[in-house]
Amino acid sequence: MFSGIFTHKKDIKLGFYGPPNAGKTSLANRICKDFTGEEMGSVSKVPHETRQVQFKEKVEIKHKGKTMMFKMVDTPGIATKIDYEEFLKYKVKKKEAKTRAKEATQGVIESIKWLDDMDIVVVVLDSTENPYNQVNITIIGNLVARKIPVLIVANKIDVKKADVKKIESAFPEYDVIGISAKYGKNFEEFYEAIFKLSKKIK
Ligand SMILES: Nc1nc2c(ncn2[C@@H]2O[C@H](COP(=O)(O)OP(=O)(O)O)[C@@H](O)[C@H]2O)c(=O)[nH]1
Ligand SMILES: [Mg+2]
Repeated sequence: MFSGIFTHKKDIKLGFYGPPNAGKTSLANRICKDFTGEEMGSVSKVPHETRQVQFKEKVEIKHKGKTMMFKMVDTPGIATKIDYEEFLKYKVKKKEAKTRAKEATQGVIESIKWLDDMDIVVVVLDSTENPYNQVNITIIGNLVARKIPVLIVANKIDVKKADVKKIESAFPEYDVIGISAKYGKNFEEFYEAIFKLSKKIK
């Protein structure tokens, strides 16, 4: 009879993972903005903008009359090679670029460290890029090994050369949702998929 008072359902820990620049923060920001009015973190065309794990608690996502409470976790991009010289192309000064590379390397370690803590993970991929690479395969392989439910988001479908089908054929055993985090395209399907994913938590 006291259920409802004592049954505190824990927030679902929702991680955003993927390579740098895929749009993890843009996506997390849009969700946060939609449901809390606030954003999560800064977005940049310079890779490795997010170099520390960012959290947003009590994000209540409402979709089709249902609500679910999430703790959102935005993570630094995972990369196999981080070279400061790459940042120089974006007119970042040499000293800053070296610091950025060092922090980005630490960020990769942080991202992986937090993986075990996630209930569900959204892997954000840039649909204008080739999905067949070591980073994507390693991230998804790690999630499978840990039995963490995963949804693949093919982001940037607003760009002409976006190829969602290529991501689908690279990872045929997963749900893939094409979205544009920047322009808010296909978010109804995205929220639907998140609710469905949450049911798979063991
Ligand atoms: N065209 C387009 N650009 C996007 C989209 N989502 C993110 N971006 C851009 O991609 C870059 C990296 O975004 P960010 O969210 O910082 O990526 P993160 O490193 O994965 O967190 C920024 O320049 C964003 O404006 C999208 O849906 N469409
Ligand atoms: Mg980011």
